[in-house]
Amino acid sequence: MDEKKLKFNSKTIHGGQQPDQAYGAVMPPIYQTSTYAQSTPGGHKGYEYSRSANPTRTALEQSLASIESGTYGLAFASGLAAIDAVVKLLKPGDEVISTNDLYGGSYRLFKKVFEKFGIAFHFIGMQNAEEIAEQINQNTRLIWVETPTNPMMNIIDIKAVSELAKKHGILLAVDNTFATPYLQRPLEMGADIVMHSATKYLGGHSDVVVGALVVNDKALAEQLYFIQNATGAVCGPMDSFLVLRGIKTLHVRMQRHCENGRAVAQYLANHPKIEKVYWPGFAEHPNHQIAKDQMADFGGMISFVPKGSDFKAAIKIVERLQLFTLAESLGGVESLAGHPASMTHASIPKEEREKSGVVDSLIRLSVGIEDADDLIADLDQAIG
Ligand code: P1T
Repeated sequence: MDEKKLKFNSKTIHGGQQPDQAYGAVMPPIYQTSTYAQSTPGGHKGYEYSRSANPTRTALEQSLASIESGTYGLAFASGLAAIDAVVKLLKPGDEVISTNDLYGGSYRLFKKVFEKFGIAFHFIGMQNAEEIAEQINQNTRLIWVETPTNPMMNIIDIKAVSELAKKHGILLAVDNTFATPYLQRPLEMGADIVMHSATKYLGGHSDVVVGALVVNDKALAEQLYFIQNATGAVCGPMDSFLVLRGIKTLHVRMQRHCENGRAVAQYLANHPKIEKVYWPGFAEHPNHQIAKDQMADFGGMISFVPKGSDFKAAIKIVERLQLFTLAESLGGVESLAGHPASMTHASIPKEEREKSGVVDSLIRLSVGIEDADDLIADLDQAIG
């Protein structure tokens, strides 16, 4: 069977997977071991120490590569550990152009950790490839794209940015956490690196913190593997197992996330007390056409601003929600609500975050796979 020819809904279940060699176990065993017996120094069966490699992690890494249409997968201890490994490809004096509207933790890693090692970051709106071109100079080594962006749901044209990156010999990395490969596959559109917080939709059950990278280029994979092994932020065997199990239902969960996302977005858009709804499925969304071209559907992430609302009024709404849990994170089967200004994006200075629309009254929803009617009823009582 040529696995590359499988359709996505088969790859989630079979991609990169074979029954276990020892007993034919259909799910890979959780190899909860740090080390492996050697008959003579170097005489091992492919595994010598679990920071370097572990069979359960290998199974996950092969699955990740398969669903992202890539060749090499690497699984990390968190999404941020995966991003950290990408930035460590760079050296002092190098420059990065990044989306200005992105997960607050990614911003914090770039600004507060890596800037002091002499790497410069330029945060810009990326809806227009010309604006990116203006920022490119001879030191630019990496373009970091998040699309849809967290939390403003802006859409960036991956193909257009990849053409620009290729023209200038710059690496393009895409954080595909919000979309997942069910909706969009950046490597197929010319990106060099795809990154995930697998904590979210890939795991899908809010029970792990895991990160992932997938690439096609062998030399790039080797460099990233070297960094992963040298710095050690690897995904453990139990967490590898859980994400692998999550991925097997990714396509069915995503289908429902998209259906429910659409129902909730439409409900909010028609609500007289709601000022603005950010969801790329609306024809009026400024990047709707690009979303239609590069995504299979529009996902379950929605942000909105209640009318005449301020910090306190927004907090009141999220506190009143009962079925939506007020919590950091997203992408699990259960619906979550968040207040970016005080939660996920609090590490971005107020003037910076407000420039990209992350105002004090913004509320973010991760629409789960419950019954949409119940979710809408909950929002109805909370908005009042
Ligand atoms: O939390 P971790 O697995 O380290 O992943 C970080 C990360 C990276 N990229 C995006 C787009 C993300 O959304 C995240 C984590 N985000 C949240 C915890 C959140 O609630 O937005």
